[in-house]
Amino acid sequence: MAVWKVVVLLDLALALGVGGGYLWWGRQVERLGRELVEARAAAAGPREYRAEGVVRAVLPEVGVIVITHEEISGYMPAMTMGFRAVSPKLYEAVQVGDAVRFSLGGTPPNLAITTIEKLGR
Ligand SMILES: [Cu+2]
Repeated sequence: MAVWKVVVLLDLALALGVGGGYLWWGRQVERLGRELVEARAAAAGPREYRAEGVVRAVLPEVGVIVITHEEISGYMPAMTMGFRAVSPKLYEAVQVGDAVRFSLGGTPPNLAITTIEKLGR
């Protein structure tokens, strides 16, 4: 193999390795940042958060309402996730596709929906 080919291949391997390393660190820093926010929230004790989102699934048999929610300030970035509800009645209050405003109560990360209402649009 010609020397220049070896040099090019080594450079490429180095570039891929360093680039991958940056990506990995980027993800770690992002994850740690998220964990820090959650840890601070947990240390603060029981809390109440308000958020808005769209209902993706209502699964009373497993006790979960799946919601795509906007950022919950001081707690979570926007995401789609399942929430427990404090009362079985809450599962009957909403349907898939509803835009909703809801409250989460409890000590993070053990939060449950305490109120949920459809947003009129
Ligand atoms: Cu979330």
